[in-house]
Amino acid sequence: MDLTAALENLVPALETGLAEVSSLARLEDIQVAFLGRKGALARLMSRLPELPAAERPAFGRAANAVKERLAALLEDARLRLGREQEAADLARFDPSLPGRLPWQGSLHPITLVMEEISDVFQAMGFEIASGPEVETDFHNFEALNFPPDHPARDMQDTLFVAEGVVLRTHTSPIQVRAMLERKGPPVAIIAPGKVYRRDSDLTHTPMFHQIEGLLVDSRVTLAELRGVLTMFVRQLFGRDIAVRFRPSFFPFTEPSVEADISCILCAGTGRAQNSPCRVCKGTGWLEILGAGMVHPNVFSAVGFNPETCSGFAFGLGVERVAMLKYGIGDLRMFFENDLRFLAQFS
Ligand code: 2U9
Repeated sequence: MDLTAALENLVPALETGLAEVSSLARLEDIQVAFLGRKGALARLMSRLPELPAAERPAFGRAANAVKERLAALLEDARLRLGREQEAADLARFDPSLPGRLPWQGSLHPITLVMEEISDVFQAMGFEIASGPEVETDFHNFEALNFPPDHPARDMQDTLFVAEGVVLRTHTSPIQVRAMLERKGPPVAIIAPGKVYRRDSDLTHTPMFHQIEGLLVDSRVTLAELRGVLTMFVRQLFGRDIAVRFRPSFFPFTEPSVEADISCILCAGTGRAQNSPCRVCKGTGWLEILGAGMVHPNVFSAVGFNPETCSGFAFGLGVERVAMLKYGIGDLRMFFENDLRFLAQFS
């Protein structure tokens, strides 16, 4: 076939090929076969020297026109295949499907309860205080009127870091530090945080959380203690909760009390579903916190005058409050980091 006829033949040949093409990959192959470096058009151009010199410029122009035509046909085919692909994708896409939500974290239930308790006391004018978890024997025991042979100081109960250095066994050293800094009343602080004890079984973990509070002024009495703590438990558990105070003992308070609230499951009746209430064991009461009037020896240890100062302090275990509030039966749930449990508190 002569060169010019072969050139003219390229356009219908490409049209035939494109009529059948159905994928972009196949289209690439066709493009290479026609316009590639060793494609049909390039092969014809390489035969240019076969033509008489006079015909070469006209052939060159014709070849350029064919090249543009081939490129246009290939571009049309590419657009058509793109549209077909898009239509096929849309046909498979269901716009009514719910979207995939991003995973959202949530606060740990212990954090939530600590924040909620802190909020109640902040609303009553208490400030949040914090301090180190590694403490001296002085701040953790001595200033708090623990005698040298008190069982809480024993290796059995306390985690020692070095001679005279312990992991704090309660958040009380926070208040000791606050009083040492302030040098005198008034003091109204809440001390939330982690505490450590050498203890591990079904109902005890080596680390747990406490919130303690301290109010010191010149004429604070047991009546203020009862008023503030009654307000607190009603804010946390509900307006209808009954509170009772029983005598107790702590080295750092005198007199000392423990507070019970009416059971939040059986409303203090001791019975639920016609049998003894499983939450309060049929007693109608739940132990919720310990408290008392700050011992004069504690005031002396931090440089407050025990003759002119009076105050009350209290403490509660956050895990215990969280278990009651959310009806959680097993302490270990808080420490296993099982997202099926934790995600319920968002
Ligand atoms: C200072 C003076 C006194 C803090 C107090 C309690 C009573 C108490 C326990 C509750 C359950 C600890 O988590 S628990 O085991 N705490 O009963 N804590 S009075 O008294 C203080 C603190 C600091 C300077």
